[in-house]
Amino acid sequence: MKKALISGITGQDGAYLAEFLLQQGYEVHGIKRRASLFNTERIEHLYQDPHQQNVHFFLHYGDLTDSTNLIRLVQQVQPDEIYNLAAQSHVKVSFDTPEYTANTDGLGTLRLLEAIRILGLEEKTRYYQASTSELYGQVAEIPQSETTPFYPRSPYAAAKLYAYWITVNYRESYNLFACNGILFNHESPLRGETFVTRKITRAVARIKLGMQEMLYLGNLNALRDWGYAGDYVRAMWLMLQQDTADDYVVATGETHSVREFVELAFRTVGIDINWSGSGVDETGVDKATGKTLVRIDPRYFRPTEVELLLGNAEKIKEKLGWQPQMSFTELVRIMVEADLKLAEKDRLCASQGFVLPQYND
Ligand code: NDP
Ligand code: GDR
Repeated sequence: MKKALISGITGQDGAYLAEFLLQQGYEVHGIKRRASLFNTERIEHLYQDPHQQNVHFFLHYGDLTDSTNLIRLVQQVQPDEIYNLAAQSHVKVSFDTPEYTANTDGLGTLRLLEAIRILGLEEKTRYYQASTSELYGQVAEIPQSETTPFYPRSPYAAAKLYAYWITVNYRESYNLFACNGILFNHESPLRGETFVTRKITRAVARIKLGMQEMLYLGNLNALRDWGYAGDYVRAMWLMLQQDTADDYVVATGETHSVREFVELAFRTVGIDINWSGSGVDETGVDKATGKTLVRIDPRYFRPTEVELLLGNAEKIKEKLGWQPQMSFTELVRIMVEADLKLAEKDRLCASQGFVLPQYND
């Protein structure tokens, strides 16, 4: 039985990857940060009581800022594969916490690679690095492929640039089987609530059920290549099953604006949006009722923005046979439907006197 160690197992991708690897017959070990709440909501369905027999899923306390902890965990687990998904992954937040982001996303990568090397596991342990389309930043060409130059536009992307190159360097210096997956945005019902897609689908559901008045957004013109997280974790695994280590772009090859995402999400619940005004005064209005449902809040603008991302995933299609399965429309639909269910649950709880989450950023 192969063993995988996943950092960031409590995040969106960690949850999908853990489920996928368990289905492939792996023993899965996840690194979980200590938090004042359980923080395991996304992986509850995978949890196995460690006191039982035949357990294939294990959680260990750890943090990418703590080398001694990482060395001990890698030594204890002796993984065949490490998937480094842990990161302060919010681009806007990285402008507020640049040093922490650099420490976790940049140096954290180095710490895991060093753990493999210090323990002499170069021959045994394969390594996946969660690299990102944010590396392209101010794009030099359209679409972006493995050969497109990088130009990071945030502390997050600058930290991930270091992580990308240190992964390449450890492959070249120590013959480590280490791959960068340059993943374009991927979403799902498990997406964090403050990323734009989930923020939109959650608001659409709550507006539809009369639990929220307004959706406040930043840059509606940003264009993203949005795929489905469930498809993308399969690509991560495929990279580590090859004869040689390499770096791959993972993308759908389609790009859509935030504005389009908003329109489609509202249409899914039967609301047609009309746009009026421009710049910070642009609003999204319900065509049927004339009610304003979307406004701009400049608080969500970034000091430097990534305006357009569109991936060219020909290499992974050709070499590894990977293709995305879920369409953009289907992705928006499953996210809205999941958020409608959650909103209904919240409404029921509210009717029984429970306090509802108000935080909405
Ligand atoms: P999430 O933000 O959903 O999950 C991040 C995970 O990292 C969480 O489990 C989080 O723990 C953990 N984490 C954060 N800081 C630390 C730390 N210091 N030590 C240990 N664990 C930590 O991200 P996604 O699942 O969306 O993304 C996975 C990875 O892929 C990230 O590295 C991200 O930067 C990268 N990426 C994501 C893309 C996307 O579109 N989703 C695209 C390209 C790259 P906790 O739950 O406790 O917060
Ligand atoms: P991104 O994702 O920055 O691409 O990083 P996000 O969903 O945060 O932003 C996408 C685009 O939408 C614009 N936007 C808003 N974004 C947020 N979060 N909130 C808003 O209210 C809002 N309004 C407009 C943004 O300006 C941006 O242009 C994600 C993360 O998962 C990274 O970890 C990952 O590396 C990249 O995708 C690929």
